Formats: sequence, C-alpha cells, structure tokens
Amino acid sequence: MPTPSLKQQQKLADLQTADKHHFIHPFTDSKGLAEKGTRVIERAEGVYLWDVMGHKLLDAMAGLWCVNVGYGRQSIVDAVAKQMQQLPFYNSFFQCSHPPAIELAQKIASLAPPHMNNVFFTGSGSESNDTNLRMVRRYWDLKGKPNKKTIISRINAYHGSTVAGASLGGMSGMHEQGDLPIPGVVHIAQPYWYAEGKGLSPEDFGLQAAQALETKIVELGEDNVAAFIAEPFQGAGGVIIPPSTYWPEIKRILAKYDILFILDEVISGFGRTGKWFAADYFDLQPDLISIAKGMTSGYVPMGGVIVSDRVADVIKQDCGEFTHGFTYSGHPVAAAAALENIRIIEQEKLVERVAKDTSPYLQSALQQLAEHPLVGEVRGIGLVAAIELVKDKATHQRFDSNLGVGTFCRDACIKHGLVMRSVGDTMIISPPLTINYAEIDALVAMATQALNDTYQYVQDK
Ligand code: PXG
Repeated sequence: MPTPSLKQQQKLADLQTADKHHFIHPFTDSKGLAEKGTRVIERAEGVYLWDVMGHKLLDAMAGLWCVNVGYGRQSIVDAVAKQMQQLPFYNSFFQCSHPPAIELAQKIASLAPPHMNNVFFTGSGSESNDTNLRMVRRYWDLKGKPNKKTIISRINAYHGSTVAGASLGGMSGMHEQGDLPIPGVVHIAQPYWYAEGKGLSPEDFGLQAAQALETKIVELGEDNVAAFIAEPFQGAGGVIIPPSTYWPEIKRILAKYDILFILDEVISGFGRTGKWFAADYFDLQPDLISIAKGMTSGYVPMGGVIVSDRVADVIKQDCGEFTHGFTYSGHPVAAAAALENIRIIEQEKLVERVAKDTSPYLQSALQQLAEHPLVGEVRGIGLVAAIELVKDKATHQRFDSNLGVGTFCRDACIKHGLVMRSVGDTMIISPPLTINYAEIDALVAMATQALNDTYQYVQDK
C-alpha cells in the first residue's frame, strides 16, 4: 500500500471529523464508528475502489450488491447527462408519462419471464416491497377475498428497511427497533442447511423447510393468506442457497393453495445468477418480482415491481385508482441510467459470460478455500458466494461470537486490499459481473491471506 501524504492524512482527518459530527450512517453503531473513524471512498474504476488515502481495494461486494456493470461507465454518465438536459424530472401521475420510463417498462417486460409484462416503478428495493404489500392486498380485495391479507415470509430474510420492508424481512435485530413486524406479516423457518440442518441431508432438510410453508398456510387458513415472499437465495442473511428440494416443494405448495408468490430479486436480478432473473435460474413463476440495485448498477437509485399478467389485469382493469406511488416512480434520469445499464449488459453479454465463463471460474477457485482449516463450507451460484468460518469443520460448530471472527477476517481483507462482507462468521462476496480471471485470482489470493491472518488470530484464543 502507498504511504499517504500529509495532505491526504489531513483530508481524511477533516472528513472524519465532519462525518462524526453531522452524518448518521445506516446500519451503524455511530459511537463505535466515531471512535474508529469512517473509511472514506473517493473514486472507483472497473472492480476497484480508492479511498482518500490512496489505498486501492478490489470491491468484491459491487458497492452493496449493485454495481453489476462495474464502476466508471462513461456511457451511463452521458445518458444521464443527456436526459438531465432534456427532461430532468417529470412525474408519471395524473395521466402523464415520459419516453425513458415507457421504454424501460417495455424493455424489462421483454427480459422478465414471459407471463410478466408490466412494471411499477419505485425508488428502492424497500419501496418495491411496500408496493408488493399494498398490491397483493388490493388484488385480493378486488377478487372479493378481503380477508386474504397475511403475508408469509421467512426468518432471516431481508426485504428492506421501511416499515413494510423491515416487517416482511425476518431480521430480529430490526424487529426489536420500532415495534415490528406490523400486523399481518408472519415468518417461517429459513432453508439454511449448513447452520440448521442438524444431521439431516440437505435434500431432507430442504423439504422440511419448505413444508413449514404448508403448515403455516393450514394454521392461518388459506382464506387469510395473501402471499408468500422470499429471496431466491438470501443475500444479506448470508448467501443462503436453498437445497435442491426446496423450491420444487414450495412450488407444489403454492400451486395447491391460492396464494400469490412475491420473489424478491433486488440482489439476484439483472444477471447475478447467470440468468437475467433468478426466477429463470430456479424455474420459478412468481406473481410479482421486486427489483432495484443491478437495475441501474447503483449509478442512480431506482427500483420496481415486475407484475404478472394475472395481477396486472386486475390492477389495471378493475381497481379504479390504485392509490399508491412515489414522486420519483419512473424518474426519467434513473430510467435513462437503467436503459443504458441494460444495454451494456446485453452488448457485453454479461449474463452469458457469468453463466458460461466467470461463474464456473470463480466458484471453482473459491472451492480451493474449502481446504483451509478455518473454512467449513464454500457455496455459491453465479457470481455470489459464501465462506463459512467455523471452529470445527466436522460438527459445523461456530466460534464464540464475542471473538468477532468474521469481523476480524473482514478487516484483514481490507488490509490486504479486498472488500469482502461478513454476516456473523459467514464471509460473503458478490463482485461486479465484469470481473475477469486475473481479478478473480487476485480476489482469491487476498481472501486466502485474510483467512491465514484470521487463523493466526483464533490460535491465541
Ligand atoms: N430486498 C432485498 C433482497 C435486498 O437485499 C432490499 C430489498 C432493500 O433495498 P433498498 O434499495 O431499499 O436498500 C435489499 C437491500 C447488507 C445490505 O447488509 C443489503 C441490502 C441493503 C443494505 C444492506 O447486505 N439489501
């Protein structure tokens, strides 16, 4: 790492002081951060970030699961600038529309599963899931079944941080703050075989986890259940990929009962699994798909809900006014960014490249880490993966959480020039879809160094 100049050090100190006094960060212990000082990222190019001290970091989290096309895309900058000059804002309420949002809705419909041909635009993934909650309840009202209100979700799911998003999510730490979940949202077990499989084969455990849905539907009564919401693989929960038996069994249950299926593809959408949508990867036919993040590669905020014909027909034909929307629904500048982002993904064949080339390369390179004495399991699909750090490989026993093994490993990664996130003692990555072989090799080499450092750390404990 280059030695920072005095000027750089002063700049960081000034920024850290201002940050400490004026900036409340999301999902952050402000007191702890103020003591430590925030890391200030200043610029980025490709898969790399630079902080104000000039340190270069390989961003294996694509920002926050979103910079699918990588940093520094001049053509997105140009598309956004052009749109800002022509029409920086107009709403899509009151019988109005504008070309970028129309074109984007049509484009997304062409990429989505064939039975999904409409988009409701939002500003984020959280707003998408708020929209889902309101849309499924309105759908059942219009179908003459107003009691179908409850939404079934899963423990340790992440669906956002608004009141509805955090309620639909299954994070206990979030529920504790703000009296959540709101009424009408319930949670069933997650399909986390590595942590909760307890002697069952992955296949048997997957079936058991899926059957919790049927048990809950029967308990609540089919006539009271509006929808089931799930991520195709849990992202923020720790890259939890359900066993192969899980989704087919969920599909059987959803087909048996008349319940809508919301698939939250905020992380998995736009190429992450080597398909445009994970619905195609897992052969799922949802009624609603939440999108955000990779939709614009995070260059500007945007989200949406892709709506199936079944639901769209009712909302568009029978609803009268659907009393829901956001000032920035379909924002023209965000739509222009999304269109250019999608054009890049298509032109560079990034989805195909992930499926056929970089996913196999990354996943097999990561499997080498499974041999490491600290690593209990390496799992992944497409360009997303998790590495479980354990005390005992045979029993999957974890370290004492007070040791902060995952946090230590994350900090060691940074020291070696790599951004890898920790969820407890599960290390996770989700790099830009543009990552190449040499960058994957560098990622795995830095991760190995960080694992070695972490192994040293736990030896003394
Ligand atoms: N659904 C899923 C599946 C997500 O991962 C959201 C909804 C909410 O999106 P917005 O745009 O409202 O943030 C997300 C967001 C983490 C982390 O720690 C993950 C997310 C957000 C913040 C932190 O991994 N995912």
